[in-house]
Amino acid sequence: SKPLLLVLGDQLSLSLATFKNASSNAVVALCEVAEEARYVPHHIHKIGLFLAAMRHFAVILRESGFKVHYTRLDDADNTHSLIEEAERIAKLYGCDSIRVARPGEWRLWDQMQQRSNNALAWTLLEDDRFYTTPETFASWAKGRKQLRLEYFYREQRKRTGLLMEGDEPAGGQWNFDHANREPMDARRDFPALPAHRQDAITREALEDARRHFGEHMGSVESFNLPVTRRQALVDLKHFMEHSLADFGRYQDAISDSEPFLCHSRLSAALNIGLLAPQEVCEAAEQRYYAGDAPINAVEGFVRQILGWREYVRGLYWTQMPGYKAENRLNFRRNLPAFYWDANTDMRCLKRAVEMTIDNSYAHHIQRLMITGNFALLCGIKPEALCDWYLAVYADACEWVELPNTLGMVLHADGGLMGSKPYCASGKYIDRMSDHCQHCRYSPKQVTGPDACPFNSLYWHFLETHAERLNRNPRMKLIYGSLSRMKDEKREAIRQQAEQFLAHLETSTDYGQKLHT
Ligand code: FAD
Ligand code: DLZ
Ligand code: SF4
Repeated sequence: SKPLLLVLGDQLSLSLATFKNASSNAVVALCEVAEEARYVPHHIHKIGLFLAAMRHFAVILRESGFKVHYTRLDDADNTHSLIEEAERIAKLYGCDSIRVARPGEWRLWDQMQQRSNNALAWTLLEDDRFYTTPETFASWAKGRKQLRLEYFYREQRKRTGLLMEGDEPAGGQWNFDHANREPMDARRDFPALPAHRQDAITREALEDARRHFGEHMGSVESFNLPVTRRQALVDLKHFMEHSLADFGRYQDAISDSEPFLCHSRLSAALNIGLLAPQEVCEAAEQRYYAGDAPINAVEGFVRQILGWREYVRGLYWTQMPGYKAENRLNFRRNLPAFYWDANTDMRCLKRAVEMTIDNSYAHHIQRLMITGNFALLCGIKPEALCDWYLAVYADACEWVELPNTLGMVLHADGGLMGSKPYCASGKYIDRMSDHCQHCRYSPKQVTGPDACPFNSLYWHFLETHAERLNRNPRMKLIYGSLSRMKDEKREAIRQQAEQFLAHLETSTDYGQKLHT
């Protein structure tokens, strides 16, 4: 028998299950296809990243002795679909089966499962580059009424021994979040990311991305993502040496000028396979034991990868395909048009979208509490918001994007991802950021022409969804304040919010603006 080893754009690791015990006559296929770049209009950096990283990985595979068939975007016989390319190439080389590790999206998983009945056998392997397989997660989840990150994460710590001292968590506590809520300190300098050199392969890949998908968000001029394992290791070392120690302190801060703060910007490299989560967590743990970084920073960082990253993946694979259709708060509004061009006078949103356009990156609190929170308060429909997050971030793959957007941001899954919605007013943004001093609105006003729109939208959201949310014990305090509010004040806030929403310019598709 002669297998075709199909390697997807986010499977660029030599440790991939697909390569294990591969027979010497196997052919590896990597395929650049337009369908994957267009099913949502991905940011130009994201497309450039996939093309450059895939091309570099093909070189590594050839150097390691594999026979590689590489389909380029410009190849005349390219079918531009991953499934069809795999079958075409298999036929070309006389292969009788196709082996592939679990893809990062249900869409492809489902198509591959269906193809498995074909004459050409598809074999789907587990992707074991994570701490947890979907099967392990499912057995943890079985019989539990609530799937809380905190309990999952403690199990992960015990299972791996990361930051464990015997049976006890290092530092005596599982969670140091109380020490991780420092607001933005505008005077502080933050470390710049390493500037990656672009070799001929990277430059050509970026040029191809621009030539084919030039109308997509962003410009290749500002591209600085790691595209090889070597570059990803440079970023890892840089983060460990310059940012990890302050990661906790500034984890929740938002800056008007600094896109990265003390975040690692390792997500894209992790998600496409240039780094393994184990080596990243272990490097952080070592810094703690060497006395180079405090426990609140290291534990906070490890929780993101060992906890959240694994938890959302487990949720995705155990809840799909039904998860994607969830919309428990019944949201109907299209995406605000400024999510594509940053054309808004709300400073925090303008900066979050501008940074997204510049870098195909925004840090977690920008995604959750600025663009996410605004979408939640306005009631943006899940499919529109999910498509946006999937398109604009270089690290976006559906297994991680969907639970974060549909679950954490939009609370559309009935509380599986979070016990309460992450809704907040302008007061919160003012406390955590230095945006408001640059804004034409005032975070202290709720009604009137200068009032921050987040404020009235916040109360409007709580009022609209009171029936579903007011019995939630974690929302009791805030619904108490709402019920004590005088009727005329409530009415004025309602009108302010409704007027804002009536004038919000939305879009049904990239670049196509509408008035709702
Ligand atoms: P750091 O702050 O340095 O964190 C370290 C690592 O922890 C990240 O690289 C990432 O691998 C992991 N991590 C942190 N938070 C999460 C989380 N909530 N879920 C899963 N992993 C996490 N992350 C993606 O990788 N891809 C996505 O498509 C994605 N979409 C998101 C959409 C929304 C609406 C929200 C609120 C969050 C999303 N996240 C996504 C999670 C998180 O925002 C990013 O992982 C993080 O901002 C990446 O930047 P970083 O590498 O500097 O992270
Ligand atoms: C995002 C993306 C892009 C832009 N291009 C390709 C591609 O040409 N070939 C490929 O194999 N994958 C690409 N991807 C990633 C896929 O859309 C998809 O997310 C993963 O392959 C799922 O594992
Ligand atoms: Fe954002 Fe409101 Fe502050 Fe303006 S005033 S930056 S809209 S929170």
